[in-house]
Amino acid sequence: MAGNATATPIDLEQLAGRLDGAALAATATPQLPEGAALTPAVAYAVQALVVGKRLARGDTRTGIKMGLTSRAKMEQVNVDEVIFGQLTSGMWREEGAPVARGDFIHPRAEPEIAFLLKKPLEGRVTIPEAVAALEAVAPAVEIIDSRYENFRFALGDVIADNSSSAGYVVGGFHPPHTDIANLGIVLSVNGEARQIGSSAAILGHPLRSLVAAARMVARLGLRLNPGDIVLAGGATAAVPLAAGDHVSTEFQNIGRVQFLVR
Ligand code: 0L1
Ligand code: MG
Repeated sequence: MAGNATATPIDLEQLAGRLDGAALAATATPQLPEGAALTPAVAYAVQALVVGKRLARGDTRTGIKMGLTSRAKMEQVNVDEVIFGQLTSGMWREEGAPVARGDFIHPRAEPEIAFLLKKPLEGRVTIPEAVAALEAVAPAVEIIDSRYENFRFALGDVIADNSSSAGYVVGGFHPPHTDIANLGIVLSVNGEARQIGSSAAILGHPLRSLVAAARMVARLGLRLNPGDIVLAGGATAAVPLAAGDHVSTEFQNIGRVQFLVR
């Protein structure tokens, strides 16, 4: 049991089981009760339990997603702190292959930049050190899916829910020194532009998100490993997905990521 001094105690294992069960059944779970606020430290402990359940079923850890790294994302969900979640093999979807709507509760798509690491990154690192650890960069789309009803949560709730991570699609890789500072991005659904933005919306430069990832995960005794993918965070607000949608996200200079929701 844990929680803050004045809050209703929370059974962390029970909460992790509830979130994991909601993801498995693709059925939303109710919000946490009023007054059951989770501190970030406790919420990351629940996140570790949730991810542990996936790993116990045979998933492998594939990297980290950074969340709420742009103003548009913070405003969309009314939470204003950068957070992270953990990616596992079961979340990966092949670029161009259909994505099953039934795997999710109320999925949304958001354009991201993906980093592929070739060296470990841990703790306080500089941007040049982060670039030296890169194998490649790529355009990507994250599929987020809150396990809470109506996509409503407070900071601790969403961290516990593995920062809404549910799926990710990575496009073609480019060399690590590719300029990704300020790339125009258009996310279209069924041929209609639904979000227009720039990679600069991700903490001013996506590499800052990679640096923040190394620092944030170290606080929990984790590190970024060779072979890991790091998703830098949504560059725009996220767009709800429905069966039949064709999602195409065009990134200036580095290509396109597309998939059909079936
Ligand atoms: O990747 C993100 O920025 C999402 C973090 C959690 C908030 C949300 O579900 O939109
Ligand atoms: Mg995201």
